Amino acid sequence: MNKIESKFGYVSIIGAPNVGKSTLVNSLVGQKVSIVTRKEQTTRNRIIGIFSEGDSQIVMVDTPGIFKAKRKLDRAMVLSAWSSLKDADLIVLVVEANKDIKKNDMVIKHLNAMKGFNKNKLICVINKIDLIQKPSLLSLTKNIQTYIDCEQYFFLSALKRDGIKDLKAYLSNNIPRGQWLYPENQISDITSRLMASEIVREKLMNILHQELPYELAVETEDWNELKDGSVRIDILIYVSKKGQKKILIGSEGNNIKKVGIMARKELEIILEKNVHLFLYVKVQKDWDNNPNYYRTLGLKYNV
Ligand SMILES: Nc1nc2c(ncn2[C@@H]2O[C@H](COP(=O)(O)OP(=O)(O)OP(=O)(O)O)[C@@H](O)[C@H]2O)c(=O)[nH]1
Ligand SMILES: [Mg+2]
Repeated sequence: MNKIESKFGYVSIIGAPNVGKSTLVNSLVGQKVSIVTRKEQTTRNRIIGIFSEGDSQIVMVDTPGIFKAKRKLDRAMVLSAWSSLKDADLIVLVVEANKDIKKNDMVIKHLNAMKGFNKNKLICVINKIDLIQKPSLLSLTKNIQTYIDCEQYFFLSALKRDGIKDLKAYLSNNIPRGQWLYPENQISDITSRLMASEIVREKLMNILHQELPYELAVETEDWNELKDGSVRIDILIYVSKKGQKKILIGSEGNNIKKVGIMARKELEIILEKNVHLFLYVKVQKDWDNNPNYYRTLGLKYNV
């Protein structure tokens, strides 16, 4: 890439919990780099997704949805989301097309918080248009404009990948000139160890979504490449209470078996090798007070 012509920029993806930020990052990258569940507060750390198109390389920072921070882990997540904004060349604020933004405190908080940023940095994505019958684009935009003014509005479905191309083109055209930081084919900075534990967490949250709340941590404990070309991955799942361990494992181990099979299949595709996956469940009352867990997620411990 010619140094003078190349473009490079950071784009922060921000928005209330569950609006589809991680789905959007995955759609822009074209592959899964950030896990997606139907539950709120899925994303815990700052995950980057990278795409390179034409002269441009874009680093997207997926952030946890910002919410009222009560627990220590929540506060660390909030800090991580906000600190990503100061480096951003563009900010993509995601809202949902199928919900009345005026009725959601969290969304209003987000919209108001964006007031401090330069208008020409701000792009609004109105996501999940597949869920509404006839999108009234004008009234959706007007609602948002009661709070903030964005440079551009995109209506899309991150899930169905409808409208992604236009957003991609806009981002590519509007980042500054600069040298690429990553090789052309790199799509994330997430380590394989973290990806493995994240995929297990995704399956757990999706399979046990009713029974298990957010009281869950997953950590890759061991990673061994074997002589036959396969890999053995040992993963620890922490819950806070004995009862949760029982639910998580399920009767005759049914739940944990399901999680293990689904996670292994997905990891085999990502890693392009056979995977032997071992899951262990541990009860640890205050896992969210363990500094090591924050470190693996790249979060600050004492905030
Ligand atoms: N129908 C529909 N569902 C979507 C779309 N985008 C995301 N979703 C769903 O919305 C839910 C939340 O998606 P995520 O991408 O995890 O949302 P998030 O904003 O990253 O959530 P947090 O990390 O918890 O803040 C999942 O069930 C997605 O499948 C879309 O365009 N259409
Ligand atoms: Mg997310």
